[in-house]
Amino acid sequence: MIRMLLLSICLLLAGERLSAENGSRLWLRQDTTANAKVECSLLSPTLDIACSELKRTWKGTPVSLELFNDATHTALGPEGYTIRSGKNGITLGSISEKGLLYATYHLLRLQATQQDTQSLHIEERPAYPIRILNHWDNLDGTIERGYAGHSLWKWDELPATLSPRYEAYARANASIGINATVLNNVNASPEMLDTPYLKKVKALADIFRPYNLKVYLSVNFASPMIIGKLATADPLDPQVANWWKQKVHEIYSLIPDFGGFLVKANSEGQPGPCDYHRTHAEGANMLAEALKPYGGIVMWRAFVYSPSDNDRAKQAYLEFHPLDGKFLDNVIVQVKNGPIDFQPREPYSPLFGAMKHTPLMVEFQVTQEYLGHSNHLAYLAPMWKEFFQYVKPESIRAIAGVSNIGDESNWCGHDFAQANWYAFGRLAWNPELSSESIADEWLAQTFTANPQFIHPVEDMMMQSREAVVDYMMPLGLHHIFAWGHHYGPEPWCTIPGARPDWLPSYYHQADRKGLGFDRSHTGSNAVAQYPDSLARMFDSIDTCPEEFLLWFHHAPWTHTMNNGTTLWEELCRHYQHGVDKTRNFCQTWEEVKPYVDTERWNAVNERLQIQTNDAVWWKDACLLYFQQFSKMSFPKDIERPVHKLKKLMKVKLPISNYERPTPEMLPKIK
Ligand code: BDP
Repeated sequence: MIRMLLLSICLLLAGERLSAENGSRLWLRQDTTANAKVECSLLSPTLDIACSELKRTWKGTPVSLELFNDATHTALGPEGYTIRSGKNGITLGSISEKGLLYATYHLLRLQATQQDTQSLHIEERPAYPIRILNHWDNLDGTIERGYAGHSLWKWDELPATLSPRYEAYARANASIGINATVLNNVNASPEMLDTPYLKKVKALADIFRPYNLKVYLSVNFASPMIIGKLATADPLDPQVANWWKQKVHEIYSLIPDFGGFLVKANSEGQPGPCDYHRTHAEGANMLAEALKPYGGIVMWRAFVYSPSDNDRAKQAYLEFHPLDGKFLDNVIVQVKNGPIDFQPREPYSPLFGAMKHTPLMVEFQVTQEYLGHSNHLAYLAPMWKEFFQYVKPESIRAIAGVSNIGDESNWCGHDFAQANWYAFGRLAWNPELSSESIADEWLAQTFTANPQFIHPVEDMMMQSREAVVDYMMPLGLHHIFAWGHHYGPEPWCTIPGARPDWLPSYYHQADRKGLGFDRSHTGSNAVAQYPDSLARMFDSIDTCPEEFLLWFHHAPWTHTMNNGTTLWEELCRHYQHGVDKTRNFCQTWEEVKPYVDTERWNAVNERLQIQTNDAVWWKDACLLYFQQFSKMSFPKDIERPVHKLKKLMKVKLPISNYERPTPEMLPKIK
């Protein structure tokens, strides 16, 4: 049966409205009052949203939204859609209302980015059914590794008071195809599952539902003990399994379309099944059984590093690979993109491709824990695309991004950090999109479609992630961050009694001979976890891509690089290059000043200045520190350090793991 819905939209061109540009409207800034006339044969909350978005904003020919059940639309799946031009205007088609909502945002994006909307023949379907943000938000309002203020979720006020930002958040996600959200930190408070909190979660889920945004929760594995007062959380104990079944039943009675659980277990002090000598699979499956009758899923994280081997980069693989094929079919194992921890550059995690009988999903970090927090401009689409060069998009089931969203007026702290939220959504929908095209789209919608602005700024964005790699950790260096907050450099860091694999020297291994972690067959042999051809390439110092050189090799300071210079010289040049690039960014931003409103121009400019200062700080700290081992002098074309190592070694930033440092706290170039 074909259910038809016809919406004729009469469009009135709207006058532009001036409004403050504090970044709060994100990329959804089309200012019109089109006041279109709409006829709707089916009323529903989702279609109401689609219609009012079009009525408010669309300036072209009439649009009708139609539900189909023909072969074309069925093949595009529940979230897919078509956009077609015809004699009487444009038809948006889908088998479901959610598809029509996504088609609506697609059409409006075409208009906002000044694409031709005359003859459209578009067919779209998302690459993954789950495109999910992970909020690391705590119940006390802080956000672990969040640098844009406090949590959006005002737990104290919920469910009685509903901030308008809840709906704005859902709308922003829908506009880029994000369809799921985990509301709380993976280091989960058990209280999250208490009935009063579930009622608050229900209030949010009710607001998100029409935007096709499904709610999930992180759960603490010991919840049956902490809030259920049981004596154990052993997943094979029938009382424990029963407690979870009851809890899941309660959740679904409040939120019938609840998505499921995200679990961090036996990692960094979190409880888990291994506390009872059970496996990760046994833990995950017990939860999966409770969720199964309701269609819920478990996303079980593989971010574990118990010291089963002397190389942390190997540990997740060693623990999870033997469990391949042992998980129930409503479990997805969630693996970080790299084998260690969201470093500026990591090779992909070898678990991808190795767990042939287990659904996997990738976890990217949108928040810039290791990329200068919300002070530095780092456009991350190129980093995520790099992952997809090694891991075939179709080999994974879903895609998660650790959110960079907080309650600051511009949502993400740095105006350009909004681009990472945007890019995450767009790539989760279609990982084949290019980083450049996503940047262009975002810039046109967020600032202006003027090519005089777009070209130089897109170029700056495209260089930005590599610039951060260059001034922080070039050539495969990793984890030489300051203790705790991970903002500045601290390659010398020693903390008495700390786990060795939490200290930079474990990773850089600098000594008189050279630099880098030997993961070749002469070292930890982590290379062997990769497929043969890659393993061979990474294993030989001559064929290992230079961007991963010090990840896989302890290379001599005099090692000859591809361009004929020594490792030491090349290292110096990368740091210098990073610094130079940040100066160019300031220059570019100066040049595009006429195209940007004062408020956002100043805000971005202030942070670009911080970034440039920090780049020099990183360069000086790392090169002066490593020079103590290399005993080699700086090449002529490298700027002399402006800081003294001794002074830099005394820098201690007074920030926690959910704050960005302010300029006054940072070492400055005199
Ligand atoms: C690390 C963070 C830590 C998180 C952990 C995780 O430093 O705050 O809890 O990852 O992903 O990157 O669980």
